[in-house]
Amino acid sequence: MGGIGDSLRKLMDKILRQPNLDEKIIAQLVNEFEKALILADVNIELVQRIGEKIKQRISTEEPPSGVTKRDFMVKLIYDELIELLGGEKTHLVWPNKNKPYVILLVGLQGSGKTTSAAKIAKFYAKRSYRVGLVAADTYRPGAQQQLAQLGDKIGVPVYVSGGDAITIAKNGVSEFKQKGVNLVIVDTAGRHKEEKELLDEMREIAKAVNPDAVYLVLDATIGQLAGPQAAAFSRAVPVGYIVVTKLDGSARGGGALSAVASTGGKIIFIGTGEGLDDLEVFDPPSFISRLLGLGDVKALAEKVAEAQLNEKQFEEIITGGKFTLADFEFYLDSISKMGSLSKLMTMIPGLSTVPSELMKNAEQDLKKWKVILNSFTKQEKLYPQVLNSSRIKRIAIGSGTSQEDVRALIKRYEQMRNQMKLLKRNRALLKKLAGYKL
Ligand SMILES: Nc1nc2c(ncn2[C@@H]2O[C@H](COP(=O)(O)OP(=O)(O)OP(=O)(O)O)[C@@H](O)[C@H]2O)c(=O)[nH]1
Ligand SMILES: [Mg+2]
Repeated sequence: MGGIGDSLRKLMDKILRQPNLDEKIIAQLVNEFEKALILADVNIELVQRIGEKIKQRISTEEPPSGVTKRDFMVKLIYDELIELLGGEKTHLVWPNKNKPYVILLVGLQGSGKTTSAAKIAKFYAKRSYRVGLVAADTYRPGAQQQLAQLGDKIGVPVYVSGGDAITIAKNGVSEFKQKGVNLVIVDTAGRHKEEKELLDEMREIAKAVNPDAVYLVLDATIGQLAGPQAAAFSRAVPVGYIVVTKLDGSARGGGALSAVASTGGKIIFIGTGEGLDDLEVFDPPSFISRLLGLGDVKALAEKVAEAQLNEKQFEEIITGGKFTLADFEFYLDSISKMGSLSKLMTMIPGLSTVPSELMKNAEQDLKKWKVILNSFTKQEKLYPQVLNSSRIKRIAIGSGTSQEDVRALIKRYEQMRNQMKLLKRNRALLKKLAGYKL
Protein backbone atom coordinates (compact mmCIF):
# COMPACT_ATOMS: atom_id res chain seq x y z
CA MET A 1 0.00 0.00 0.00
CA GLY A 2 2.65 2.39 -1.00
CA GLY A 3 4.18 4.42 1.80
CA ILE A 4 2.26 2.67 4.53
CA GLY A 5 4.73 -0.21 4.64
CA ASP A 6 7.42 1.43 6.72
CA SER A 7 5.10 2.43 9.55
CA LEU A 8 3.33 -0.93 9.65
CA ARG A 9 6.59 -2.85 9.68
CA LYS A 10 7.85 -0.74 12.55
CA LEU A 11 4.62 -1.32 14.39
CA MET A 12 4.82 -5.10 13.94
CA ASP A 13 8.34 -4.99 15.26
CA LYS A 14 7.19 -3.01 18.24
CA ILE A 15 4.39 -5.45 19.01
CA LEU A 16 6.76 -8.40 18.81
CA ARG A 17 9.10 -6.72 21.26
CA GLN A 18 6.48 -5.90 23.91
CA PRO A 19 7.26 -7.73 27.13
CA ASN A 20 3.74 -7.33 28.41
CA LEU A 21 0.69 -6.64 26.28
CA ASP A 22 -1.72 -5.11 28.75
CA GLU A 23 -4.87 -3.28 27.86
CA LYS A 24 -3.27 0.13 27.87
CA ILE A 25 -0.44 -0.91 25.56
CA ILE A 26 -2.84 -2.70 23.27
CA ALA A 27 -4.97 0.44 22.99
CA GLN A 28 -1.88 2.46 22.20
CA LEU A 29 -0.66 0.00 19.54
CA VAL A 30 -4.08 -0.21 17.93
CA ASN A 31 -4.15 3.54 17.88
CA GLU A 32 -0.86 3.61 16.00
CA PHE A 33 -2.18 1.02 13.61
CA GLU A 34 -5.25 3.14 12.93
CA LYS A 35 -3.14 6.20 12.32
CA ALA A 36 -1.03 4.37 9.75
CA LEU A 37 -4.14 3.30 7.86
CA ILE A 38 -5.70 6.74 7.99
CA LEU A 39 -2.51 8.26 6.63
CA ALA A 40 -2.80 5.81 3.75
CA ASP A 41 -6.23 7.30 3.12
CA VAL A 42 -8.21 4.28 4.23
CA ASN A 43 -11.76 5.26 5.14
CA ILE A 44 -11.93 6.38 8.78
CA GLU A 45 -15.03 4.44 9.71
CA LEU A 46 -13.55 1.31 8.27
CA VAL A 47 -10.34 1.92 10.19
CA GLN A 48 -12.20 2.37 13.46
CA ARG A 49 -14.20 -0.76 12.91
CA ILE A 50 -11.03 -2.78 12.33
CA GLY A 51 -9.34 -1.20 15.34
CA GLU A 52 -12.27 -2.09 17.60
CA LYS A 53 -12.35 -5.61 16.29
CA ILE A 54 -8.68 -6.17 16.96
CA LYS A 55 -8.95 -4.73 20.47
CA GLN A 56 -11.96 -6.85 21.22
CA ARG A 57 -10.49 -10.06 19.85
CA ILE A 58 -7.13 -9.67 21.54
CA SER A 59 -8.77 -9.08 24.89
CA THR A 60 -11.42 -11.80 24.70
CA GLU A 61 -9.85 -14.62 22.69
CA GLU A 62 -7.26 -17.03 23.96
CA PRO A 63 -4.31 -17.45 21.61
CA PRO A 64 -3.88 -21.07 20.44
CA SER A 65 -1.57 -23.03 22.70
CA GLY A 66 2.10 -22.32 22.19
CA VAL A 67 1.34 -18.90 20.72
CA THR A 68 2.13 -15.74 22.65
CA LYS A 69 -0.26 -12.86 22.88
CA ARG A 70 2.13 -10.72 20.84
CA ASP A 71 2.22 -13.22 18.01
CA PHE A 72 -1.53 -13.52 18.19
CA MET A 73 -1.92 -9.79 17.82
CA VAL A 74 0.26 -9.74 14.71
CA LYS A 75 -1.86 -12.53 13.27
CA LEU A 76 -5.09 -10.63 14.02
CA ILE A 77 -3.75 -7.57 12.23
CA TYR A 78 -2.67 -9.72 9.31
CA ASP A 79 -6.15 -11.25 9.07
CA GLU A 80 -7.98 -7.96 9.32
CA LEU A 81 -5.85 -6.35 6.65
CA ILE A 82 -6.49 -9.21 4.27
CA GLU A 83 -10.18 -8.83 4.96
CA LEU A 84 -9.88 -5.11 4.26
CA LEU A 85 -8.47 -5.86 0.84
CA GLY A 86 -11.23 -8.22 -0.12
CA GLY A 87 -10.24 -11.59 1.37
CA GLU A 88 -7.75 -14.27 0.51
CA LYS A 89 -8.68 -14.94 -3.08
CA THR A 90 -6.84 -13.82 -6.17
CA HIS A 91 -8.90 -13.18 -9.27
CA LEU A 92 -6.33 -14.14 -11.86
CA VAL A 93 -7.83 -15.90 -14.87
CA TRP A 94 -6.18 -18.26 -17.33
CA PRO A 95 -8.22 -17.89 -20.50
CA ASN A 96 -8.74 -21.03 -22.51
CA LYS A 97 -6.29 -21.03 -25.37
CA ASN A 98 -8.69 -22.72 -27.74
CA LYS A 99 -10.90 -19.70 -27.90
CA PRO A 100 -9.84 -16.09 -28.32
CA TYR A 101 -10.34 -14.04 -25.16
CA VAL A 102 -10.83 -10.30 -25.42
CA ILE A 103 -9.95 -7.81 -22.68
CA LEU A 104 -11.13 -4.22 -22.95
CA LEU A 105 -9.16 -1.72 -20.87
CA VAL A 106 -10.97 1.40 -19.71
CA GLY A 107 -10.10 4.25 -17.37
CA LEU A 108 -9.52 7.94 -16.97
CA GLN A 109 -6.75 9.84 -18.68
CA GLY A 110 -3.30 9.02 -17.39
CA SER A 111 -4.48 6.21 -15.14
CA GLY A 112 -2.03 3.81 -16.77
CA LYS A 113 -4.13 1.98 -19.38
CA THR A 114 -1.58 1.89 -22.15
CA THR A 115 1.27 0.89 -19.85
CA SER A 116 -0.91 -1.75 -18.21
CA ALA A 117 -2.00 -3.07 -21.61
CA ALA A 118 1.64 -3.74 -22.44
CA LYS A 119 2.40 -5.16 -19.00
CA ILE A 120 -0.53 -7.55 -19.14
CA ALA A 121 0.38 -8.52 -22.69
CA LYS A 122 3.89 -9.32 -21.54
CA PHE A 123 2.62 -11.25 -18.53
CA TYR A 124 0.56 -13.60 -20.71
CA ALA A 125 3.00 -13.74 -23.61
CA LYS A 126 5.62 -15.05 -21.18
CA ARG A 127 3.18 -17.78 -20.26
CA SER A 128 2.95 -18.88 -23.87
CA TYR A 129 -0.21 -17.09 -24.89
CA ARG A 130 -0.37 -15.58 -28.36
CA VAL A 131 -1.25 -12.01 -27.55
CA GLY A 132 -2.37 -9.09 -29.72
CA LEU A 133 -2.80 -5.45 -28.74
CA VAL A 134 -5.33 -3.10 -30.32
CA ALA A 135 -4.63 0.64 -30.21
CA ALA A 136 -8.09 2.15 -30.07
CA ASP A 137 -7.14 5.53 -28.61
CA THR A 138 -7.80 8.12 -31.29
CA TYR A 139 -8.27 10.93 -28.80
CA ARG A 140 -4.73 11.71 -27.76
CA PRO A 141 -2.16 12.35 -30.52
CA GLY A 142 0.64 9.83 -30.37
CA ALA A 143 -1.36 7.33 -28.32
CA GLN A 144 -1.31 4.64 -31.01
CA GLN A 145 2.39 5.19 -31.50
CA GLN A 146 3.00 4.79 -27.76
CA LEU A 147 1.36 1.37 -27.75
CA ALA A 148 3.10 0.36 -30.98
CA GLN A 149 6.46 1.09 -29.38
CA LEU A 150 5.63 -0.85 -26.24
CA GLY A 151 4.44 -3.75 -28.38
CA ASP A 152 7.75 -3.69 -30.22
CA LYS A 153 9.65 -3.90 -26.96
CA ILE A 154 7.83 -6.99 -25.79
CA GLY A 155 7.45 -8.63 -29.19
CA VAL A 156 3.66 -8.47 -29.28
CA PRO A 157 1.85 -7.34 -32.46
CA VAL A 158 -0.13 -4.11 -32.25
CA TYR A 159 -3.09 -3.26 -34.47
CA VAL A 160 -2.87 0.38 -35.51
CA SER A 161 -5.17 2.02 -37.99
CA GLY A 162 -6.86 5.28 -38.94
CA GLY A 163 -10.57 5.89 -38.44
CA ASP A 164 -12.74 6.10 -35.37
CA ALA A 165 -12.06 4.24 -32.12
CA ILE A 166 -15.05 1.94 -32.43
CA THR A 167 -14.14 0.76 -35.93
CA ILE A 168 -10.49 0.30 -34.97
CA ALA A 169 -11.44 -1.76 -31.93
CA LYS A 170 -13.82 -3.90 -33.94
CA ASN A 171 -11.47 -4.51 -36.87
CA GLY A 172 -8.45 -5.05 -34.65
CA VAL A 173 -10.19 -7.70 -32.60
CA SER A 174 -11.54 -9.55 -35.60
CA GLU A 175 -8.22 -9.47 -37.41
CA PHE A 176 -6.41 -10.97 -34.40
CA LYS A 177 -9.13 -13.57 -33.97
CA GLN A 178 -8.68 -14.64 -37.58
CA LYS A 179 -4.95 -14.96 -37.03
CA GLY A 180 -5.44 -17.37 -34.15
CA VAL A 181 -4.44 -15.03 -31.34
CA ASN A 182 -5.52 -16.36 -27.90
CA LEU A 183 -5.68 -13.09 -26.08
CA VAL A 184 -6.60 -9.69 -27.49
CA ILE A 185 -6.15 -6.60 -25.34
CA VAL A 186 -7.86 -3.40 -26.44
CA ASP A 187 -6.40 -0.11 -25.21
CA THR A 188 -8.78 2.82 -25.23
CA ALA A 189 -8.65 6.57 -24.77
CA GLY A 190 -9.01 8.36 -21.46
CA ARG A 191 -10.60 11.71 -20.81
CA HIS A 192 -9.97 14.00 -17.95
CA LYS A 193 -13.13 15.87 -17.27
CA GLU A 194 -15.59 14.92 -19.98
CA GLU A 195 -16.48 11.75 -18.22
CA LYS A 196 -19.81 11.42 -19.93
CA GLU A 197 -18.30 11.46 -23.38
CA LEU A 198 -15.72 8.91 -22.30
CA LEU A 199 -18.30 6.57 -20.83
CA ASP A 200 -20.44 6.81 -23.97
CA GLU A 201 -17.48 5.81 -26.10
CA MET A 202 -16.66 2.91 -23.75
CA ARG A 203 -20.21 1.68 -24.04
CA GLU A 204 -20.04 1.80 -27.84
CA ILE A 205 -16.70 0.00 -27.97
CA ALA A 206 -17.92 -2.64 -25.56
CA LYS A 207 -20.94 -3.20 -27.78
CA ALA A 208 -18.74 -3.46 -30.87
CA VAL A 209 -16.14 -5.91 -29.58
CA ASN A 210 -18.19 -7.82 -27.01
CA PRO A 211 -15.25 -8.37 -24.63
CA ASP A 212 -14.88 -11.38 -22.38
CA ALA A 213 -13.77 -9.03 -19.63
CA VAL A 214 -13.62 -5.30 -19.08
CA TYR A 215 -10.66 -4.21 -16.95
CA LEU A 216 -10.90 -0.84 -15.27
CA VAL A 217 -7.53 0.83 -14.70
CA LEU A 218 -7.36 3.05 -11.61
CA ASP A 219 -4.56 5.25 -10.39
CA ALA A 220 -3.72 4.57 -6.71
CA THR A 221 -2.81 8.17 -6.08
CA ILE A 222 -6.49 9.09 -5.99
CA GLY A 223 -6.86 7.17 -2.73
CA GLN A 224 -10.40 6.62 -1.49
CA LEU A 225 -11.83 8.27 -4.60
CA ALA A 226 -11.08 5.01 -6.34
CA GLY A 227 -14.30 3.70 -4.81
CA PRO A 228 -16.77 6.13 -6.43
CA GLN A 229 -14.75 6.07 -9.67
CA ALA A 230 -15.04 2.32 -9.90
CA ALA A 231 -18.75 2.60 -9.22
CA ALA A 232 -19.22 5.22 -11.97
CA PHE A 233 -17.50 3.06 -14.56
CA SER A 234 -19.37 -0.03 -13.45
CA ARG A 235 -22.66 1.70 -14.17
CA ALA A 236 -21.60 2.39 -17.76
CA VAL A 237 -19.79 -0.82 -18.70
CA PRO A 238 -19.71 -4.26 -17.09
CA VAL A 239 -16.40 -3.87 -15.23
CA GLY A 240 -15.14 -7.34 -14.45
CA TYR A 241 -11.74 -6.66 -12.93
CA ILE A 242 -9.70 -3.75 -11.71
CA VAL A 243 -6.05 -2.90 -12.17
CA VAL A 244 -4.68 -0.48 -9.57
CA THR A 245 -1.58 1.30 -10.86
CA LYS A 246 1.17 3.45 -9.34
CA LEU A 247 1.16 1.67 -6.01
CA ASP A 248 4.90 2.20 -5.93
CA GLY A 249 4.69 5.92 -5.64
CA SER A 250 1.52 6.44 -3.71
CA ALA A 251 1.14 6.82 0.02
CA ARG A 252 -2.61 6.58 -0.58
CA GLY A 253 -2.53 3.11 -2.07
CA GLY A 254 -4.16 1.62 0.99
CA GLY A 255 -7.11 3.91 0.48
CA ALA A 256 -7.44 3.02 -3.19
CA LEU A 257 -7.23 -0.74 -2.64
CA SER A 258 -9.57 -0.85 0.31
CA ALA A 259 -12.08 1.50 -1.29
CA VAL A 260 -12.25 -0.70 -4.37
CA ALA A 261 -12.50 -3.87 -2.29
CA SER A 262 -15.28 -2.43 -0.17
CA THR A 263 -17.40 -1.75 -3.26
CA GLY A 264 -16.96 -5.38 -4.26
CA GLY A 265 -14.50 -4.60 -7.06
CA LYS A 266 -12.20 -7.45 -7.98
CA ILE A 267 -8.61 -6.25 -8.11
CA ILE A 268 -6.75 -8.54 -10.47
CA PHE A 269 -3.40 -6.82 -11.01
CA ILE A 270 -1.43 -4.05 -9.38
CA GLY A 271 1.10 -1.80 -11.07
CA THR A 272 4.24 -1.19 -9.05
CA GLY A 273 6.42 0.85 -11.39
CA GLU A 274 6.87 2.23 -14.86
CA GLY A 275 8.75 -0.79 -16.19
CA LEU A 276 6.91 -3.46 -18.15
CA ASP A 277 7.72 -6.08 -15.52
CA ASP A 278 6.28 -3.97 -12.72
CA LEU A 279 2.98 -5.80 -12.64
CA GLU A 280 1.86 -8.20 -9.95
CA VAL A 281 -1.08 -10.50 -9.62
CA PHE A 282 -2.97 -9.07 -6.68
CA ASP A 283 -2.90 -11.62 -3.91
CA PRO A 284 -3.91 -10.11 -0.55
CA PRO A 285 -2.07 -12.64 1.67
CA SER A 286 1.26 -12.11 -0.10
CA PHE A 287 0.67 -8.42 -0.31
CA ILE A 288 -0.07 -8.09 3.38
CA SER A 289 2.70 -10.36 4.56
CA ARG A 290 5.13 -8.26 2.60
CA LEU A 291 3.61 -5.08 3.94
CA LEU A 292 4.00 -6.29 7.50
CA GLY A 293 7.59 -7.33 6.91
CA LEU A 294 6.82 -11.03 7.02
CA GLY A 295 8.25 -11.44 3.54
CA ASP A 296 6.55 -12.80 0.48
CA VAL A 297 8.27 -16.00 -0.35
CA LYS A 298 5.82 -16.88 -3.09
CA ALA A 299 6.32 -13.73 -5.12
CA LEU A 300 10.03 -13.94 -4.56
CA ALA A 301 10.13 -17.51 -5.78
CA GLU A 302 8.30 -16.45 -8.93
CA LYS A 303 10.84 -13.74 -9.58
CA VAL A 304 13.63 -16.19 -9.00
CA ALA A 305 12.12 -18.67 -11.40
CA GLU A 306 11.73 -15.99 -14.01
CA ALA A 307 15.33 -15.00 -13.62
CA GLN A 308 16.16 -18.70 -13.99
CA LEU A 309 18.20 -18.86 -10.87
CA ASN A 310 18.84 -21.82 -8.70
CA GLU A 311 15.59 -21.93 -6.87
CA LYS A 312 16.57 -24.69 -4.54
CA GLN A 313 19.61 -22.85 -3.33
CA PHE A 314 17.50 -19.80 -2.76
CA GLU A 315 14.93 -21.64 -0.72
CA GLU A 316 17.70 -23.17 1.36
CA ILE A 317 19.06 -19.78 2.17
CA ILE A 318 15.68 -18.55 3.25
CA THR A 319 14.75 -21.51 5.35
CA GLY A 320 18.16 -22.83 6.35
CA GLY A 321 19.68 -22.02 9.69
CA LYS A 322 23.02 -20.72 8.49
CA PHE A 323 23.45 -17.65 6.44
CA THR A 324 27.06 -17.37 5.43
CA LEU A 325 28.85 -14.71 3.47
CA ALA A 326 28.72 -17.08 0.51
CA ASP A 327 24.92 -16.99 0.78
CA PHE A 328 25.10 -13.25 1.02
CA GLU A 329 27.14 -13.17 -2.17
CA PHE A 330 24.61 -15.39 -3.89
CA TYR A 331 21.90 -13.00 -2.77
CA LEU A 332 23.67 -10.03 -4.23
CA ASP A 333 24.21 -11.81 -7.52
CA SER A 334 20.60 -12.87 -7.73
CA ILE A 335 19.39 -9.44 -6.88
CA SER A 336 21.43 -7.72 -9.54
CA LYS A 337 19.96 -10.15 -12.08
CA MET A 338 16.44 -9.45 -10.93
CA GLY A 339 16.16 -5.71 -11.12
CA SER A 340 15.42 -3.18 -8.49
CA LEU A 341 17.06 -4.03 -5.23
CA SER A 342 14.80 -1.99 -3.02
CA LYS A 343 11.69 -3.57 -4.48
CA LEU A 344 13.10 -7.04 -4.10
CA MET A 345 14.15 -6.40 -0.57
CA THR A 346 10.54 -5.92 0.39
CA MET A 347 9.88 -9.44 -0.81
CA ILE A 348 12.83 -10.99 0.90
CA PRO A 349 11.68 -12.28 4.22
CA GLY A 350 13.11 -10.40 7.14
CA LEU A 351 14.80 -7.79 5.03
CA SER A 352 11.73 -5.74 4.54
CA THR A 353 12.33 -4.13 7.90
CA VAL A 354 15.47 -2.49 6.56
CA PRO A 355 14.52 1.18 6.22
CA SER A 356 14.12 2.29 2.63
CA GLU A 357 16.82 4.95 3.10
CA LEU A 358 19.37 2.24 3.72
CA MET A 359 18.17 0.35 0.68
CA LYS A 360 18.87 3.30 -1.57
CA ASN A 361 22.50 3.21 -0.57
CA ALA A 362 22.53 -0.53 -0.91
CA GLU A 363 21.71 -0.24 -4.57
CA GLN A 364 24.77 1.91 -5.07
CA ASP A 365 26.89 -0.30 -2.83
CA LEU A 366 25.98 -3.45 -4.68
CA LYS A 367 28.75 -3.18 -7.28
CA LYS A 368 31.39 -2.35 -4.71
CA TRP A 369 30.35 -5.25 -2.50
CA LYS A 370 30.71 -7.70 -5.30
CA VAL A 371 34.26 -6.52 -5.94
CA ILE A 372 35.10 -6.80 -2.25
CA LEU A 373 33.61 -10.27 -1.98
CA ASN A 374 35.93 -11.39 -4.77
CA SER A 375 38.84 -10.85 -2.43
CA PHE A 376 37.48 -13.08 0.31
CA THR A 377 38.82 -16.60 0.51
CA LYS A 378 36.39 -19.44 0.33
CA GLN A 379 37.00 -20.22 3.97
CA GLU A 380 36.21 -16.64 4.95
CA LYS A 381 32.95 -16.75 3.07
CA LEU A 382 31.84 -19.96 4.69
CA TYR A 383 33.16 -19.18 8.17
CA PRO A 384 32.96 -15.41 8.56
CA GLN A 385 33.96 -15.70 12.21
CA VAL A 386 37.60 -16.08 11.13
CA LEU A 387 37.66 -12.51 9.87
CA ASN A 388 40.05 -10.33 11.87
CA SER A 389 41.74 -7.01 11.28
CA SER A 390 44.68 -8.37 9.31
CA ARG A 391 42.33 -10.30 7.02
CA ILE A 392 40.19 -7.21 6.61
CA LYS A 393 43.24 -5.21 5.68
CA ARG A 394 44.26 -7.81 3.11
CA ILE A 395 40.77 -7.83 1.60
CA ALA A 396 40.71 -4.04 1.38
CA ILE A 397 44.03 -3.97 -0.43
CA GLY A 398 43.06 -6.86 -2.67
CA SER A 399 39.83 -5.21 -3.76
CA GLY A 400 41.19 -1.67 -3.98
CA THR A 401 38.76 -0.43 -1.32
CA SER A 402 39.14 0.80 2.22
CA GLN A 403 38.95 -1.17 5.44
CA GLU A 404 35.82 0.82 6.33
CA ASP A 405 34.20 -0.45 3.14
CA VAL A 406 35.01 -4.02 4.06
CA ARG A 407 33.71 -3.53 7.59
CA ALA A 408 30.53 -1.92 6.28
CA LEU A 409 29.92 -4.95 4.10
CA ILE A 410 30.46 -7.31 7.02
CA LYS A 411 28.12 -5.26 9.13
CA ARG A 412 25.39 -5.39 6.49
CA TYR A 413 25.85 -9.11 6.19
CA GLU A 414 25.45 -9.48 9.95
CA GLN A 415 22.28 -7.39 9.90
CA MET A 416 20.84 -9.64 7.24
CA ARG A 417 21.82 -12.75 9.13
CA ASN A 418 20.03 -11.50 12.22
CA GLN A 419 16.94 -10.65 10.28
CA MET A 420 16.91 -14.09 8.74
CA LYS A 421 16.46 -15.42 12.24
CA LEU A 422 13.54 -13.12 12.88
CA LEU A 423 12.01 -14.16 9.63
CA LYS A 424 12.23 -17.85 10.35
CA ARG A 425 10.36 -17.19 13.52
CA ASN A 426 7.68 -15.15 11.72
CA ARG A 427 7.16 -17.74 9.06
CA ALA A 428 6.88 -20.54 11.55
CA LEU A 429 4.35 -18.50 13.44
CA LEU A 430 2.17 -17.69 10.48
CA LYS A 431 2.24 -21.25 9.32
CA LYS A 432 1.13 -22.42 12.70
CA LEU A 433 -1.61 -19.85 13.01
CA ALA A 434 -3.02 -19.58 9.56
CA GLY A 435 -2.29 -22.76 7.77
CA TYR A 436 -1.38 -20.33 5.02
CA LYS A 437 1.58 -21.55 3.07
CA LEU A 438 4.26 -18.95 3.07
N1 LIG B 1 5.19 4.72 -11.05
C1 LIG B 1 4.30 4.18 -11.87
N2 LIG B 1 3.97 4.81 -12.99
C2 LIG B 1 3.07 4.25 -13.80
C3 LIG B 1 2.45 3.01 -13.50
N3 LIG B 1 1.59 2.72 -14.50
C4 LIG B 1 1.67 3.75 -15.38
N4 LIG B 1 2.56 4.67 -14.98
C5 LIG B 1 2.93 5.95 -15.62
O1 LIG B 1 1.79 6.77 -15.71
C6 LIG B 1 1.83 7.58 -16.88
C7 LIG B 1 0.54 7.39 -17.69
O2 LIG B 1 0.49 6.06 -18.15
P1 LIG B 1 -0.30 5.62 -19.46
O3 LIG B 1 -0.20 4.16 -19.55
O4 LIG B 1 0.16 6.40 -20.64
O5 LIG B 1 -1.76 6.07 -19.05
P2 LIG B 1 -3.09 6.02 -19.94
O6 LIG B 1 -4.20 5.65 -19.02
O7 LIG B 1 -2.89 5.16 -21.12
O8 LIG B 1 -3.22 7.54 -20.35
P3 LIG B 1 -4.13 8.13 -21.57
O9 LIG B 1 -3.88 7.28 -22.75
O10 LIG B 1 -3.62 9.52 -21.75
O11 LIG B 1 -5.52 8.10 -21.08
C8 LIG B 1 3.07 7.12 -17.64
O12 LIG B 1 4.09 8.03 -17.37
C9 LIG B 1 3.39 5.78 -17.05
O13 LIG B 1 4.75 5.47 -17.10
C10 LIG B 1 2.83 2.35 -12.28
O14 LIG B 1 2.33 1.28 -11.89
N5 LIG B 1 3.75 2.98 -11.51
MG1 LIG C 1 -3.19 5.50 -23.11
